[in-house]
Amino acid sequence: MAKQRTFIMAKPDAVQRNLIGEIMNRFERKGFHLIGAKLMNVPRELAEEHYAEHNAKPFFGELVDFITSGAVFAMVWEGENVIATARNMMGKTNPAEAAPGTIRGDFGISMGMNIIHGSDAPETAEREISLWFNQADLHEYEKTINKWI
Ligand code: FUP
Repeated sequence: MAKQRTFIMAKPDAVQRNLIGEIMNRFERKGFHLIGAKLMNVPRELAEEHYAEHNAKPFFGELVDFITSGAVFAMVWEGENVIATARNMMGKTNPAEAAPGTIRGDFGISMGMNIIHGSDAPETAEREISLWFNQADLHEYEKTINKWI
C-alpha cells in the first residue's frame, strides 16, 4: 500500500471543546505525519463547496451553518493507508452508532456535531486537500528529516 494523504478537519464543536490536541495526538501516536494545519474561520462558499455532494439534502443548510459557526482546525495527514485508517479511527458518522474508542464514539454528541471530518476516498482526499490548502503550505516531511538526520 502506497503512502497517502488525507484531509482531516476538527469541526467547530471539537475546537470549542478543546479537543484539537486529543485528535492530533491520536493520529500522531498511530504513526501518521502532520504535513499541513491551520486554525481558520470557514467562508460560507468554502463550506458549500466542501459539502457540495450534499447540497440537495435537507440537512445541507444546517451543516453549512454549523461548519461556519466557529473556527475549525484543518489538517493534512500523511501515511500508509491513512485515508481508510483515519476513517476507522473517526468511527461512524452518527456518534450514537460510532464504537467506543473511536473519535466520534468517544466525543461526538449528535449527527450534526460529530467532531471531525475525514476524506472518504483517494479522489475525495485530493479534491479536499487542494480545496483547503495551497501546495506551498504542505511540508515534504521525509525530505526535511533526511536533511537534518
Ligand atoms: P462523513 O463522511 O462520515 O462525514 O459523512 P457524510 O459525508 O455522509 O456527511 C457529512 C456530514 O453531514 C456529517 F458529518 C454530518 C452531516 N449529516 C447530517 O447532519 N445528517 C445526515 O443525515 C447525514 C449527514
